[in-house]
Amino acid sequence: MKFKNITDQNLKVLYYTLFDKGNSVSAEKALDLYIKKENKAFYLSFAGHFSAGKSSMINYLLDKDVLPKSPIPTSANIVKINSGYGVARVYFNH
Ligand SMILES: Nc1nc2c(ncn2[C@@H]2O[C@H](COP(=O)(O)OP(=O)(O)O)[C@@H](O)[C@H]2O)c(=O)[nH]1
Ligand SMILES: [Mg+2]
Repeated sequence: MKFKNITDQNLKVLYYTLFDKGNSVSAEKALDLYIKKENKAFYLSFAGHFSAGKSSMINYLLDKDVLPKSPIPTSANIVKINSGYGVARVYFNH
């Protein structure tokens, strides 16, 4: 079944079924899918060794120097880029 053929109802049933069976981790994933579908989100992921050229390739594809690039590890973390207005979010541990 292709993702575009999955209805909101399918995802709701999946979420509640998983949740009722006590599988909250998978239920959360079904909810994530529902939110992605609602937002019409399309994700492209790049993974690879540090300094493999991921940031350089993303900058090239965007035709804009959005990400820093360097021979030494730079972001060393998961980086998410969104289109739209700039925002800053700060997450605290507690
Ligand atoms: N020779 C060569 N160097 C590259 C290429 N792509 C990236 N680099 C260089 O490799 C280094 C690491 O690149 P970067 O994009 O920061 O890698 P990332 O850690 O995977 O994001 C930088 O100094 C880049 O200039 C490439 O295709 N050829
Ligand atoms: Mg990088």
